[in-house]
Formats: sequence, C-alpha cells, structure tokens
Amino acid sequence: MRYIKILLSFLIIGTSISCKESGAGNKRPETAIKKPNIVLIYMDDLGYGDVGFNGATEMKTPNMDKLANSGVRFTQGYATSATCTPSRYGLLTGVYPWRNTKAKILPGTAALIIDTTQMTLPRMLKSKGYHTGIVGKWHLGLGTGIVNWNERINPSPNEVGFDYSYIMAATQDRVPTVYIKNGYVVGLDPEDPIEINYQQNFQGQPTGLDHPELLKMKWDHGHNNSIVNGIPRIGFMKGGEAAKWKDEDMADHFLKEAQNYVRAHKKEPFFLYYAMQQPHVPRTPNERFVGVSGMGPRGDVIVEADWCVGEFVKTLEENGLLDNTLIIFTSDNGPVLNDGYVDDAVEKIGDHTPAGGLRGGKYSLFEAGTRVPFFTYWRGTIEPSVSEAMVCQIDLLSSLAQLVDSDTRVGDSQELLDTFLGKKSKGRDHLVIEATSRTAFKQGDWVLIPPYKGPAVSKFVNIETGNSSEFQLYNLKEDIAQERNLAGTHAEKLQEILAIFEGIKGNPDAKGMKNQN
Ligand code: NG6
Ligand code: CA
Repeated sequence: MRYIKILLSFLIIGTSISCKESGAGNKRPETAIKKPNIVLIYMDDLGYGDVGFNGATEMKTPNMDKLANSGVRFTQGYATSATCTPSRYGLLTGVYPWRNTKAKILPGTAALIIDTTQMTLPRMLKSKGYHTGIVGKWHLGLGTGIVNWNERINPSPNEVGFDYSYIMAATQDRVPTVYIKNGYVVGLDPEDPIEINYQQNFQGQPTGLDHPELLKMKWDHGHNNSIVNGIPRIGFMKGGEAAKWKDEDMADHFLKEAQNYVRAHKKEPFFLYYAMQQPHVPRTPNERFVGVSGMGPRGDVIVEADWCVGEFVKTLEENGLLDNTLIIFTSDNGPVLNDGYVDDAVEKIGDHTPAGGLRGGKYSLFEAGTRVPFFTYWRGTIEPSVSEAMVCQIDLLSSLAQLVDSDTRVGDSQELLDTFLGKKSKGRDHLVIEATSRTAFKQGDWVLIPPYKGPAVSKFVNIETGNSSEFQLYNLKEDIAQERNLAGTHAEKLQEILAIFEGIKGNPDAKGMKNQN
C-alpha cells in the first residue's frame, strides 16, 4: 500500500511538471516556433572550472547549473581566443580573429575593428526579421580613429547589425568609464565634456601612480592611470563626472537593461547579446554580494553573475518567453586570478580550481585559455544532455543562420545547429585557437602548439603561456592536463596535423572568407 502511495505521488508530481513544461507551448503558432528568440549570455574571464555544472564544488552557481543541466552542456566548447577582443570578433563575425591583425586587446579609444559592411551575427538575424540588441561589454572598438565622446559615436554596434546597444566601450578597467546607449554617452553633462587619452594624462588629474592615498582598490600591475570611484584604470580620462558608472551597480544596471530589452521586444523575435562584465577586473560586487563566496571579490562577482542569470531567466519566464527562447551561455576566455589589482583573488582561492583541471588560463595557448563553460538551453525543445562534440563560438553565426532559415554561411563558421540543439553528437573536426597573437591547432583529441619565443609563465598573472622552444603535441583524451608532450614520440602525427594547420593558416581565403553574403 505504501509503495502504491509513493508511486501515485510520483505520478502526480510528474504530471504537474509535464503540464507546466508544455503549458502554452502546444498552442504556440508555427511562426513563433520557427523564430525563437535568441539570448547569448557571454561572460568575461569565467573559467571552465568556475561553475558548478563543470564540477566546481566550492563556487556556487545554482542558476547557471540549473540551465546547463537542463540543456546541452558542452565539455569541449571553445572561445576562439584566450583574450576578449579576438574572441568577441570571432563570435560576432564568424571569422577567425587571427585573420584580422587588429583583433587584439583594444584600448578604449580604438576604432571599430568590424567592417561596417561585414556580415555579423546580429546582421544575419536582422535580415530574418529579428530585433537585435546588445547590453554589456563591447570591446571591439568604436568610431573610425579619433572619437569625440560628446557627440554620437559612429560607427558603433548599431552600425554592424544591432538595432539597440547599451554598452561599455571596452573593459571595466579601461576608460571611458561610462555607459553608451545607441552611440551616446548616457547622462553626459554637455558642460563637462569627456576627454580620453591613452598616451598622456590631462593636467592636474590624479593617477593611481601619484596618488595611492585616493585608492580604495590597489593596483598590482598596469592599472595606474586615471582614478575613477577610487579605482585606478588603464588610460586617462577627464570630465564626464555625471556620466561615470558606479562599479558596484554595474551588474544590476546591465541586468535591468537586459530585462527592459526583453519586455520591450517580447512581441517580436529578438536576439539579445547580454555581455556581462564578471569576473573581469576590477571585481566590484554589489554590497549584497560582498563576502558571499568566501573567496574574495572574484568569487563574489561570480555568485553575483549567477544571481543575474537567475533574475534574467525569471524575466523571460514572467513574460511567457521561456519556451520560445534559445539561451546560449559561454565565456570569452579562461580564468585569471591576479589580473592587475590587489583583490585577494590568489590569497582566498582555497580549494577552488577556476581552470577545472585544465592547464593554463587566460592568455594561454593551453586548454584553459579557450575551453570555456558552454551550454545551450531551450525549454521544451532541447533535451538535457552532455555533449563531447568540439564546438566553437565562431560556429554560432552559421548555425543560427540555419535555425532561422538564412543561407548565410560565413568565413570559418561551421554549421553545427543540430549539435547545438543536442540532436547530433558530431562537432568540428579541427579548430585553430589563438592567444595573444599566437595560434595553436586542435584536431580531434590532438593539440599542436608550435614553438614560440617568450616566457613559459607570464610573470604578472602567473599563468603558463604555452610558449616553448619545442613543438608540443598532446593527446587530450589520455592527457587532459597536457602533461605529456608527445611531439618527440609521434613525429608522424605531428607532421600530419602541422600540414593541415599550415594549410588553413597559410591561405586566408581557403575557408570561404569571400563568402560573406
Ligand atoms: C590587459 C590588462 C588586464 C585586462 C586585459 C584585457 C594590464 C596589466 N592588464 O592588458 O587587466 O584588462 O588586458 O582583458 O593592463 S580582456 O578579457 O578584455 O581580454
Ligand atoms: Ca575576457
């Protein structure tokens, strides 16, 4: 009798869940199913091992985990690069960043590095009737050379396919420290114009170098130019007082913008690129999150970011959009602890492993540089699974084109829609990865790193770079931590992979660069 009761209660729970899950889904019109909303949540410097869904036990990311474990969780999901600008370039254009020599970490004054006639992910979606928006970090340059921050900044994300943009220009540690909405600095007082210079300071402006007593966060390396909110930055800034962001409110601010975007566009298919700033430096959790992780500000902002993801998904749910929205979650590059500020990231890390057992980190050609947290989630459409397919953010352009019935296939972007939706397990055969202007090659389980000059460990961030005077060849299936260099014993394999690698790198047109329709 007891067993029957238990069985019955399971059945009842089961039925109520499945009713809730399918809900309005059955009544959705065909067109809505064909054009799901697409949300791309892009983290900044979040490591493979920084999330519960990839095995973290010390760091708590319940909201991300819930989505990842109900979607397709990719164990071999890659950014194209181990730093921000190149990864974002690859993500949005579908072209390998090493093909564009400008795709390097950019100062806040850099010109836009995406050609305004180039095909981009938002432009492709826009051509299929999507409203397209970006909220968060941009870091792909603005304007054409010399930006006047007091007028409309042009070109901006709006000139490369976004209908709406609410961004920070570069990074949280770089000036200008202001939000920019559709090309205009938000809250700018015309009587207090903004001036930016990356070469020299403006007369009379305190810097982190000269005025350590003004700092609430100390710099460790770099980051000793203009002081904003007691935090020393990269680059010099004058004016724009009323427009300056408050670092501790940035997460809430971008979240609110992202939620407002969803509410404003819920009646049409939309694409939202929600590019969060965490856990990039300076790590400035809102006071609600200070101390929550026990790992100092780096851990606290990851918990904060996880909360933001939860709140954002609630907004989709409240607006009845969750069954018709594909969410893609990933990060622009791997983890770093000391990235230039004294913020206890190293001291308080405890047993947490941001790289999750992978070698290297941000800036590195080893796995942790580019293998990042990666999942897709679409309630009612994607079945929960774990995929070992090798996929890259660069593939989203061609794959999402397939999803929305667009013929666009661009550059190096492979069409892997079924893999992203968990219907197929086949991923890429090979991938060129990039880190600080060096490249390496992955084919199947093999990784080939050509010889590079320079330090084996980068001094300030204390991360293994991947540099060696020798060729390196690793088999990730047997050696995920890249501890055994097989270049000496597998010379034939090395030559075979090297030939393919050189074939791709040596011929920029080989992969359809011309096909940018
Ligand atoms: C480096 C900065 C680092 C970070 C990085 C860009 C110094 C010493 N280091 O130059 O703090 O801003 O650029 O990070 O200035 S990324 O995630 O946007 O690529
Ligand atoms: Ca980054």
